[in-house]
Amino acid sequence: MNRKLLLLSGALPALALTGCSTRPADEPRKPNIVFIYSDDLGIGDLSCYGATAVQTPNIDRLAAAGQRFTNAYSTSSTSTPSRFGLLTGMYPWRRENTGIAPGNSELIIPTDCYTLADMAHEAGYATAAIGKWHLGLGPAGGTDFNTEIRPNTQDIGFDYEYIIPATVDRVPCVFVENGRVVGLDSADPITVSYTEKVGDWPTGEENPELVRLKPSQGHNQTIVNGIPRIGYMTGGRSALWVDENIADTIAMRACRFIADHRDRPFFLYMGTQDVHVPRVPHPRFAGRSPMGARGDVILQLDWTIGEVMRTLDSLGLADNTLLIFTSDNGPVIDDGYADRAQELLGDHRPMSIYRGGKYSLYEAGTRIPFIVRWPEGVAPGEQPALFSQIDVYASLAALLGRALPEGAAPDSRDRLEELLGRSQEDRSHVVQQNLDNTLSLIRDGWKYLEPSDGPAIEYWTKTELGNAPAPQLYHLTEDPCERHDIAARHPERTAAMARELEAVEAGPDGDPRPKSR
Ligand code: NG6
Ligand code: CA
Repeated sequence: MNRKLLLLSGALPALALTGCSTRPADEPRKPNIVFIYSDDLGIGDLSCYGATAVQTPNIDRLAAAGQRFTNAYSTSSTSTPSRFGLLTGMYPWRRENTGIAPGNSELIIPTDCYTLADMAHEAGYATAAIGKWHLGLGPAGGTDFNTEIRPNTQDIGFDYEYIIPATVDRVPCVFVENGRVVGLDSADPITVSYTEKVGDWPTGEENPELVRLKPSQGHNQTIVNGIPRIGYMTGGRSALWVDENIADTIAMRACRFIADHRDRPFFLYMGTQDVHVPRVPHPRFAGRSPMGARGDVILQLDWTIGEVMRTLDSLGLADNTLLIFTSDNGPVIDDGYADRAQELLGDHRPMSIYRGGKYSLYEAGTRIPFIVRWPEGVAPGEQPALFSQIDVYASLAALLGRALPEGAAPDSRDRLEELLGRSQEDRSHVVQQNLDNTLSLIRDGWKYLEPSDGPAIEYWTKTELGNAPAPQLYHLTEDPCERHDIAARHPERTAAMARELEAVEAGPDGDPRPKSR
């Protein structure tokens, strides 16, 4: 059964009464907020989290000046649901159609949902979504990329957008700015399909000799810039991105937004395409790491973060900007292109010590790097508290002094003290989600994985998904690598945690969740 968002539009007029788009002169300055989602970055991929084969000096500098979280989680082990959870404050598994979105998906967040961006906007912030989006655009039935695409992010709280509709391995390979494909020539309209070939552009399947980056799995549909993608497209030649320049474009747009809004508070939601596949670094990063393309795009990502930091510094904004840097899900090594990531990995451990990876219910699926820097409000240090990205929304609302409308961000809790490193209290529990919508619950150093008839292994990447017909229990504190399933030895704890997970699933209003992916 599907479940409607609780965010009734009727609740919004009430909010207008408390709305304050301008700040009285004597009120303390509210910080700017920059939230940066990297893509598929592992907790072991950064030198500030222990990597030695690759150096990330800019992100390290960020971590040294802020709080470096060691027990922080995304809600989900893939991109679309984690982003949905972050922006809505609702667990994605409560709604159907929140799995990995195709490039022509409709906007997945309902326009009557009061999002994190709505909250910031109502607080008087200039809001922007820049970079990877992957939450769909346009109406149900699919996106028409040749007209003004509505609804877009501007219908869910963002004043400005400059986005990649889905991922860099999915068509259409274009940027969208405020509902319009950037650089589109109306004489060469774009057609996109995820079900059948459209137009006559070659595909990886038909013309494998034309590709410059071979797929290892899937990724054999339309070839754009010599790279075979997921999905079919034709048209829009003048609008196609150049893969090597995507990081520059995102960094430049983000820095420009910051500079343009230096005189008022802003909320920038920024998604890098790095380090998702296809990993195609700019020539200035190509070959710079010992690990091939995957290492090179980690360096490129570090450069991007450095650009944002440099811009904040140069405008005198760094001290009063709360900058959060994290990842949408755990790492994957071979994610569908033969880019030699596995062969060149050496001793580097993107998953750190953890089991699984992207797609998985095991720790490496959702335990992500998470860094918070705000020189005026956050003392440097390490944050060991159990923390979930689901709480970013309510915590930032608390920071901005905003009461949320009835039903908004139903799963998000105010953990501002922990976000700012002023308390190290654990969240009472954390819920994780794998590719198959199987859930697990962490509490008091224990982890319960619900039984599932889903596959044990992800077919393409061979990642252990954590699905098993019997419940699993791990003592995370003693066994962070999840080697010893001790559910049979602890039937009472297992049953108690199963009940607790059921109570979370029942949700604020007791509705059950849909069971589909
Ligand atoms: C998978 C893709 C993978 C990636 C993922 C989504 C294949 C074989 N694999 O289906 O390459 O695109 O979807 O990643 O096609 S995410 O980080 O955006 O969720
Ligand atoms: Ca991702």
